[in-house]
Amino acid sequence: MTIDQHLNGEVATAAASGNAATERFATDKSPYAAVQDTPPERVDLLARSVLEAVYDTIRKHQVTYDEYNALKAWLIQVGKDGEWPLFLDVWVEHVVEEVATDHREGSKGTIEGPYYVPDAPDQGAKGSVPMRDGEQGTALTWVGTVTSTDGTPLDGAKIELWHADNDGFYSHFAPGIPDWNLRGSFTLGADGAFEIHTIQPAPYQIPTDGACGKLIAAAGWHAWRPAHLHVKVSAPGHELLTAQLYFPGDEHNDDDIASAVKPELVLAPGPQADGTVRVDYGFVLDPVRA
Ligand code: MBD
Ligand code: FE
Repeated sequence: MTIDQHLNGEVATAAASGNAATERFATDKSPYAAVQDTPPERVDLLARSVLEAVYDTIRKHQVTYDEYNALKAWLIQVGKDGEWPLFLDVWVEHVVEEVATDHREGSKGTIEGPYYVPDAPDQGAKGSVPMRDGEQGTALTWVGTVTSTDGTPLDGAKIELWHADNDGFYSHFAPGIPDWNLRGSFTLGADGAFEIHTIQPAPYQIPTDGACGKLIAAAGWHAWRPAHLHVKVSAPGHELLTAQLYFPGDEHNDDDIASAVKPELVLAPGPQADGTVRVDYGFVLDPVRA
């Protein structure tokens, strides 16, 4: 199946997925409330610190007017393409995540990225994410448990799973894919156990035809992320865990454009006699600190 057929003839553009991600962010995160909640002393400190780093770069590397204008034009294009969520999540979020989760004793997490949508259809503790008839990709069965750091299974824990399809496209952000395709929530019982059925996603290239793609091409970088499953794992009284799981042997596990791979997040799947893949991987959540 070609990508065009897959998208029902519609073309996936950077600007369309970028603008959809921008809208999603404004809907889910109340970003303007966060702006108002940041005290002026903190804004002053952080804004000055970032600007100092920019001045240092200009002086150190003798930045020219041509280079300054190229930057200005590029920043304008990032906005036009709606690619601020993509740019920030690919090149900045990993350090924010590192600082935010440094104190944790439970499972490692990583960045959320731009394509989460809350309230995916709930499948109980055991089930399949919604998918199309004949969804392409190797069938994946994923079992595990969610516990607290003391080993107690977490009754009422929730796993939200979302990932790209076999062509690297996410529902809600690429055209021609049914809403909620390859997105599901799983609510666990007293044993904290789950069994999830989905397909193994493909390696993923961030959109190359927008402003982020221009930066990548101009700098001689590549646009790839390794194949990954996104999750948010939550439970009453515990810190929300946002993570991604990767597959062993993916050539981009060592050079993810988003710097979001950690060795603890690489699955150890076992191929089954029937050609499907099965993996056992659970989560340990940190209790909310007193
Ligand atoms: C993705 O699918 C993703 O996970 C990240 C972090 C950035 C761009 C696309
Ligand atoms: Fe992703």
